Amino acid sequence: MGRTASQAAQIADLGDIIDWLERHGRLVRVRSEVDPLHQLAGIAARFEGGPRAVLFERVKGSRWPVFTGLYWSRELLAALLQRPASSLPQHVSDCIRTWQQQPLAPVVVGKGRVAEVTEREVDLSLLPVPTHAELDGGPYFDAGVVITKDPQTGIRNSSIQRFQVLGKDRLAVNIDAGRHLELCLAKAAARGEPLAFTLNVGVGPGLHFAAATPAEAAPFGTDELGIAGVFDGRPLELVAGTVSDVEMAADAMFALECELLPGQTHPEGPFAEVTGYYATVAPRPLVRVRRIHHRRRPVFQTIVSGAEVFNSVGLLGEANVLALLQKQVPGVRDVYFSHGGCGFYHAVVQIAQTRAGWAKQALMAAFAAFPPLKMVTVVDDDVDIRNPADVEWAMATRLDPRRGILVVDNVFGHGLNPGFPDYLGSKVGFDATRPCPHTANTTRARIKPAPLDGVQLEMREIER
Ligand SMILES: Cc1cc2nc3c(=O)[nH]c(=O)nc-3n(C[C@H](O)[C@H](O)[C@H](O)COP(=O)(O)O)c2cc1C
Ligand SMILES: [Mn+2]
Repeated sequence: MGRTASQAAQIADLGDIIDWLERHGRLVRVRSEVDPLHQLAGIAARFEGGPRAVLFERVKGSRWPVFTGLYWSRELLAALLQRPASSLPQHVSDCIRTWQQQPLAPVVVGKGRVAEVTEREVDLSLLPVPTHAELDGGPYFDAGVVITKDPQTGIRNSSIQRFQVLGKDRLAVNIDAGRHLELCLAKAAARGEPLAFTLNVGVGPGLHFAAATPAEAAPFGTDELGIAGVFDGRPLELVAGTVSDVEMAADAMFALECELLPGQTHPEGPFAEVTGYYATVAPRPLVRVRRIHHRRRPVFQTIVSGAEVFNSVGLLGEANVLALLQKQVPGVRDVYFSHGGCGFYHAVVQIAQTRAGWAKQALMAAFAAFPPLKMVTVVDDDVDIRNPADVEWAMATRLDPRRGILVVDNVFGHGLNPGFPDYLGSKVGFDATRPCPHTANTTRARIKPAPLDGVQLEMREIER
């Protein structure tokens, strides 16, 4: 990907990333002790979406700091990755495509920083796991990467799931329908065996994005950890597990060796989700934690539901939809998953339409490319897809409500969306493009930009 080894190192390891953020003025250090119960999230929310991430140096009840906010601003992430924010979806999409063509498999190494310390006893209360929202059922791990293996083939799978802390060595996990972790668990259950996995907390964006790459881009039976290798510019390093054959990420801050117990569940929730609603309480799979490993000076990572999830999930969704649309629909320029759409329910697609009807093709292809989408809006290439007012302008002036709205009933969607009880609901597409070929009355008026250099100005202070 044309980056130097030192740049690669800088983005592969969360410790290096925090140093980089610090050196570039992009880190807020919270020096006072904070309560992981509600206060930590409350302070984090003050900085949400801003140009800096946050490090909580002292967290009540734990020896270790907590980090948050790496993904809550595209501008922050773009600065870290040293590329323009608008190029991020294309970049992630390119990494995934490179991996699909030439998988860069992870390597198992003898030693990893994550295994510097192994706790003698498993006690999750030692970790600074925060409770975010007012009605959350307890502390949650929500930024850890799950690595497991298909019990039949031994092929690895990775994903991110939320885990509620239930006790010293017990967690409950939320596995959405259709996840590969669900498939692995079903296979283990059929054999009457527990499913071993590791929960890797405190990782860089390469591993984070690899784990979050949707199934449409990384089908079951492919080891998506390879995507981290492409992203980081070197194969991801793993170290062997100590109680099972499932590896841990060598450079994670913490790695928990765990097992899912087939058939055993425990009530899990509520949890403030990315949707802006609480996930409901229901019996969900029970987890036993068997070992806790960590670096000598680890930093715990947490993600407060909101802009940080919109951006990280959204970026992956955009990358995937963009790749598919560019293959199938001529003229597609760009895709944005809006924050009002929770980062994965509303895609805005930009197209330079060359033939009437292609905008509708783009609508259908976007829905097919990413099942959680509930809304797709297609606009012309003179509309700024990241500006909600501009998109609304296209809808207000170019959408023909009789011919430009596509409603699909009874279709699979995202279970967390209240419109999709039991994963079933309706979707809507808006073709907000002008007629093709376009007519003079739909040419956007434009003020010619005039630079202010050399223009003498006089302005008085505003009187208050
Ligand atoms: C911050 C974050 C939290 C997530 N939480 C969950 C979750 O609790 N349950 C779930 O099934 N998927 C969750 N996801 C989505 C999955 O990790 C993602 O769809 C992944 O691709 C699934 O892996 P798979 O394709 O191997 O099944 C989360 C993603 C992110 C980025
Ligand atoms: Mn997978």
